[in-house]
Amino acid sequence: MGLIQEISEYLQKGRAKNVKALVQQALDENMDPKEILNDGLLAGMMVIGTKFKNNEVFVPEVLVAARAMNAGLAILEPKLVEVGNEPVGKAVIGTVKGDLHDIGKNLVVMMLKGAGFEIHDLGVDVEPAVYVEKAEEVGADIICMSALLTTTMPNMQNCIDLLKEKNLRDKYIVMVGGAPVNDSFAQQIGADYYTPDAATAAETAKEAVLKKRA
Ligand code: B1M
Repeated sequence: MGLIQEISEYLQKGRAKNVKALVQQALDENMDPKEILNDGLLAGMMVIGTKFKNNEVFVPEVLVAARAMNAGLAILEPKLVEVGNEPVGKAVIGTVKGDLHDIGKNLVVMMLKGAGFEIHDLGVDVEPAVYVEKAEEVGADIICMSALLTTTMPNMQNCIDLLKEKNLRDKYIVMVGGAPVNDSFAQQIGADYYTPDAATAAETAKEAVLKKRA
């Protein structure tokens, strides 16, 4: 079995220590960090996601797999993040209220850091008002919201409504993402951008901030 395949297999078994060691080994062998991420970590999580959907595994198994994923990501982060000299802008980011999924959000954080953003990561289960307060406090350029549950997506709208209520809507770029989110939902709630993955999120955020300042 190849190293990348082993990473995927150990992730599926939730063996965080093994995943950590194998990701380090893959980096030491000069493997491409993006290949380790996509074909090892994300491929393993995809298998778990499908099994979860089909009731072949349950929350505890998914949870330990997610921990193993985050352990692997922590080793990969310095390689994925190559920060430029000038901060491009300030981003406030979090997973919306009621939602505890943070793997995708953490990937977006990494890519934004790599694009040169100063990051204010609010974590998970973030109240709409907390995004707004943090954005005001740090003078953010962009508010980034992630949701993985269809039931928590309306909290993205609640945050945008709050910005409108406080006459702050035009002050911030708002980007939304996460597996159940799409472009038409983003338009419907009045977000500026929907992006489907972390790399596109970082690219789009950078372009949007530069465009707004021009
Ligand atoms: Co949850 N879960 N989960 N879960 N979980 C899903 C999301 C689900 C689709 C599984 C399924 O049934 N097929 C389903 C949601 C169904 C729905 O809403 N329609 C589900 C459910 C039901 C639940 C619970 C309710 C289960 C229960 O308790 N009965 C519960 C809810 C808890 C809560 O949040 N309140 C729950 C719990 C959990 C765990 C805690 C066990 C764990 C999360 C651990 C963690 O995150 N630390 C977990 C996991 C891991 C998953 C799956 C298997 C994997 C999610 C993931 O991390 N994917 C997921 C099934 C699936 O998605 N196939 C599932 C990898 C990640 C890289 O992808 O987050 O999509 P993703 O991020 C992508 C893009 O979406 C994008 O970039 C990333 C890639 O580059 N992106 C953005 C993300 N955010 C963005 C923001 C942006 C731009 C792009 O701009 C701001």
